[in-house]
Amino acid sequence: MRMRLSAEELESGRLSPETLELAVQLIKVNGYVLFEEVLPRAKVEELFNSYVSILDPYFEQHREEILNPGNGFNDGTNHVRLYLPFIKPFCEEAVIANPLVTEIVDQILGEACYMTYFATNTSMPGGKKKQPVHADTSSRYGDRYDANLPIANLVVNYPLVDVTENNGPMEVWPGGTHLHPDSWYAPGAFSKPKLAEHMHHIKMLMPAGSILIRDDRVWHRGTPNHSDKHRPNIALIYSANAPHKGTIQIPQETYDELSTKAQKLLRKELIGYPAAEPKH
Ligand SMILES: O=C(O)CCC(=O)C(=O)O
Repeated sequence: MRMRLSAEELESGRLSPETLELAVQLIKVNGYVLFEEVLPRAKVEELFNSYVSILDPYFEQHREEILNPGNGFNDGTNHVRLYLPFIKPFCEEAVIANPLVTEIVDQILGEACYMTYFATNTSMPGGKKKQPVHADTSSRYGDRYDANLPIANLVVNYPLVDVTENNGPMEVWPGGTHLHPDSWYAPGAFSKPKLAEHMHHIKMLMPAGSILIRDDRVWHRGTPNHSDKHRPNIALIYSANAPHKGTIQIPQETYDELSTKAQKLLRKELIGYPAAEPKH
């Protein structure tokens, strides 16, 4: 279920052909692959501290809206989704265009793919409830298409702390929940939470700096954090080439400094705009 990359792969920042093939096959058949402890600790701490310095004041300012009981999905969970501003250290190549990730993404989604989402999910201390079990996608053709479709989106998570039993690990239903007919991801599909209670699931325990790459259809849910420290996951989405209207604001100078690969991934985003303020 978990993979540790070899010292050589970590050193070179490239996957061996065998690891690449295994990872691609695991995502196809099991819905995800987890590489343990890839980013250096010092980098993860820098990301964590920079993130908390954004999250804490943001949360104070928007506490009412975020904790509003009408905010159904996250009600009582103390989970917050925060879109990140396109600034360092978040927009560094090791995060947005890490070759250990992009080689896999390119194989599955094709080299013309995009990065379409730049955010975080945080289980904040004090949550009381689990999220409903869900997929991160909707159906493409509603209830009119009764076969499984190829993978269109890969979510990439970087946990910024060690994720343990105690601090709100994501729970995942692996093995087949991404392989249903397209209609199963439509609003009228049979209740995922109802079925999920009777199905095998796992807690995604992982050391800080791991990389989790998952088909966005895999069922999962956030759980409450019983520790006194935030449990953030950076969450990026890579999407196959299809009509796409960019939303990520990237200053021109920042874009110009990116690698050719990162520029290609972000070519449809809002280039030449100031980095956006964080937003939930
Ligand atoms: O990071 C997590 O625990 C998952 C959160 C989640 O699935 C969501 O907010 O949609």
